[in-house]
Amino acid sequence: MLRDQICSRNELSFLMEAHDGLSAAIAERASFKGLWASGLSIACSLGYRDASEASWSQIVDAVERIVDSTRLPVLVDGDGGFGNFNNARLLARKLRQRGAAGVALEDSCFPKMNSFIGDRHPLADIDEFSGRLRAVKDTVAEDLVLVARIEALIAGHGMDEALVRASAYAAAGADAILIHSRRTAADEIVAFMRAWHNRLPVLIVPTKYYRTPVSVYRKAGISTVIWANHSMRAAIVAMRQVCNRIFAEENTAGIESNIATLDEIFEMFNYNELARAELRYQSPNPGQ
Ligand code: SPV
Ligand code: MG
Repeated sequence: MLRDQICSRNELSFLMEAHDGLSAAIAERASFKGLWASGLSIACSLGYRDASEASWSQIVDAVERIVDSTRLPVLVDGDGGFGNFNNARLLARKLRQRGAAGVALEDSCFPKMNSFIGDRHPLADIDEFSGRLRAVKDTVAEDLVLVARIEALIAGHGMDEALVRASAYAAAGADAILIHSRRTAADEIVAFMRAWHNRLPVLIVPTKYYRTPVSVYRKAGISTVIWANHSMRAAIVAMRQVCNRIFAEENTAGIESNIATLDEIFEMFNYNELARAELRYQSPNPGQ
């Protein structure tokens, strides 16, 4: 269960990014125990920017594909909730219907902009954002894990602001805090952990401070590491290489050994089951 993974005090857990059914299935086969439905990656896979260009219903549809293709719990990147408290609670209700296990809401304003673009995003008012969290909690209660994401460090507002926000969001009913940082070392994150005293479990997204060994996170008492966009970024490189080579070579013989076989696809999505079902449901006299 996602709640157990995130709230476990003694074990560091990991969520792998997924943006569609295929990336979810691959992450499950790599033995991950939970998924992060990344707003950036879903937007990218749809050909949109991570700037609220994909609608909330497109995100919900993408989450449904992810949920359908794996048994893993899915924490959904809900951005800021796509508006005010009312939009946020509607999003949460629809995510619950589609089988998500949790939602992360960030204290940004609509329309949002990816955290790593620019360096001083407007932050939501603390009370207004707390209202969004309370509305979601009142709507989905314990059915979804509610993660409150703090953009204060990312947006250059400093540690005191981040801590004030963490306390307010805990009081508003968040189950966990996601503290985001744009630094290339984990110093800010470790400093936050020292001051926060683990009053709620903390999730991190080490996209920029990727050189930090996970032992640092264990020692700091972090609950969950999110590998937020790496399947999507890997797919970009792989697809680009293949497209460039096929275009240049006007032949696919050279790249065959670098790409998945058709059998792999048939195995991954269990085509055998379909053949068995055909026998069972389409034969004239089943059982004879
Ligand atoms: C995402 O994966 O969409 C995230 C993480 O929100 S980040 O892009 O680092 O903001
Ligand atoms: Mg996002």
